[in-house]
Amino acid sequence: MPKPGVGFFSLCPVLLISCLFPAGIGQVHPPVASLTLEQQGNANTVPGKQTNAASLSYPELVDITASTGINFEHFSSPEQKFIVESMSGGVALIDYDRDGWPDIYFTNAQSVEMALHGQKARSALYHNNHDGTFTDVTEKAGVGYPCWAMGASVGDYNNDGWPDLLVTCFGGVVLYRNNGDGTFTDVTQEAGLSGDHMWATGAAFGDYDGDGWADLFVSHYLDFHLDDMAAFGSSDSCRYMGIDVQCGPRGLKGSPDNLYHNNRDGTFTDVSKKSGVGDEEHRYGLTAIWLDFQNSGKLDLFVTNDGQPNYLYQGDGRGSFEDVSFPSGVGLSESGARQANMGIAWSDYTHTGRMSLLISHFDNEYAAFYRNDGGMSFTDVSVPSGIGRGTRGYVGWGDAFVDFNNDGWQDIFIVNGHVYPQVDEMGSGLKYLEPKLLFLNQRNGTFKDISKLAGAAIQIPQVSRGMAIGDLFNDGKLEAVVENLKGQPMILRPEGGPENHWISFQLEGVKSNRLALNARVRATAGDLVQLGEVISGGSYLSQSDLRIHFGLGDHQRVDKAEVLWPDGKVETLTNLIADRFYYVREGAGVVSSNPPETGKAKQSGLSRGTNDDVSVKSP
Ligand SMILES: [Ca+2]
Ligand SMILES: [Ca+2]
Ligand SMILES: [Ca+2]
Ligand SMILES: [Ca+2]
Repeated sequence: MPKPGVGFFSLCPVLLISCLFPAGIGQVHPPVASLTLEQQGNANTVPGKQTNAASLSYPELVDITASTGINFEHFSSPEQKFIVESMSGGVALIDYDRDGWPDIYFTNAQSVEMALHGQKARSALYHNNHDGTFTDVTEKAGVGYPCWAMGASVGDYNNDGWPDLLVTCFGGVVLYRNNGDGTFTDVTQEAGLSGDHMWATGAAFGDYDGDGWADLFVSHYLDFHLDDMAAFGSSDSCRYMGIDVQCGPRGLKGSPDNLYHNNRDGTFTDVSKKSGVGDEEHRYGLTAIWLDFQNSGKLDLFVTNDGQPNYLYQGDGRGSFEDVSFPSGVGLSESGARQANMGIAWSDYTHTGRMSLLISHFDNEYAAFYRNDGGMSFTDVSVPSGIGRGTRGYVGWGDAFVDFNNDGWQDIFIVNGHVYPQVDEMGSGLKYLEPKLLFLNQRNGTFKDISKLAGAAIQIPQVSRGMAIGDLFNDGKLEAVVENLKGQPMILRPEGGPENHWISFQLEGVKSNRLALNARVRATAGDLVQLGEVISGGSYLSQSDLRIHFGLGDHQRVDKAEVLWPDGKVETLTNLIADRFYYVREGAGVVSSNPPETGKAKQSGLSRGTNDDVSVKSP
């Protein structure tokens, strides 16, 4: 708990200002005082690793949804009588028109009642207008009614440079080819993906065999059919703490997963069986990501399973995978429990050069935090990291490591919301609507719960599901786009806080897959060494900005940025001035570098360096 007068109570003036003047881009903002967190002289802090007072201030996360012009609304039935009504709501950031500004796609899902009456739910694509507002371009784009939509992820399946959109559905997947003119074409059938007809949830593109073309993994949840649904409260698996609730997933049949190899001609071949990632156990799959967990140059695949052990498949780089979930330590909790694994966040949060995993969970559990110790071995650090205590009692979904304060250390953001509206009547303290959680990276492997110290917006209870992180306004500050199951999304923007430096990289593969999925950047600024990776999918059924963003603290330049291309080649860029966007093409180094748009930079008070020299070394 924050000390009275130091933590929560010092927020009052800030909150008051926020209430009186809802802030947003393109409006005149009242000055927002930065929030000074209490000094960290607690038992968790390693002596000599104390951070200075300046870096302890944190921005307020302000709800700017109203000022963006986004008026999307996700359908939800009031009683949530069936599990198929509870799981939708992924959000994808996709710069579909390649103007350098992230656009936003929200998935939508009808209720069972609506479906039985032939009614559909409209998903929506919003174009980023570069001025803090967005325009609904769904009709022109032709992406409004893909299916009973769950989540979405981004990949460039035909390697033409235009990012394509994959929507997962209750009933398969829909692949939208980006035509490059603001329109999309549903190519599911011609791509050979229409045989996927089960309840698809997670989807992730990744070039597992290194041929330069992104392959596609799709996880599936339940073997569930509208004409054969177990009735609300009808058995033991449809009761929660003594009250009647929707049935499942416990007690229901699961559905296998699929891996599709990209044939480089616009089609895919189902290789689920021979690859070893087909989920013969039929677990309740949710989110998936591709990532090289042992830095071996070969892609591995991680899949969360709801109420069942996760899958970690170690890849051999040629298309065979070995399930190493149990020996690696990420299948179960430390105590051997099967947990309700949902969203996936990844980060080199300790700056050791290894990507660790954080998985969101159900209310009677806590978020599982698996530290990557190298050699495909992970340690469950949920409790010692401080995350366990802070996440118990919430049902977590979208999660991400994100450096909202640009100090070079990634913090943790988790969005929550219960599954059963009925918990409100239980009097147990559980609520259907839940606040969001924010944890500050204390730079020593532990995190501090600052959920109540970053403004009023994230304390507003909602029923959240998907969440994506990106620099929506190209000013070096990372926003969070939260999709709620019930009602409107919430877009959160950091305001105030320290004026730290940052740098952003957009990578383009030439020999590697064009979107540079799973390429990495290792950025060195003085003694600050960070690792970022381009990832398709993740969080909860969502897609974050494909650009790699690093906060730099007070470093005004990056001394060395090593671009680690998927084929193992390393391209080294030196002496990069901070507070800029670098576009890097494989083999060609930096092809452009841009400061934030002038007006925006001025408005947000970003300081910019003056030295322009950039030297590029290619291998
Ligand atoms: Ca755009
Ligand atoms: Ca494409
Ligand atoms: Ca491939
Ligand atoms: Ca940070």
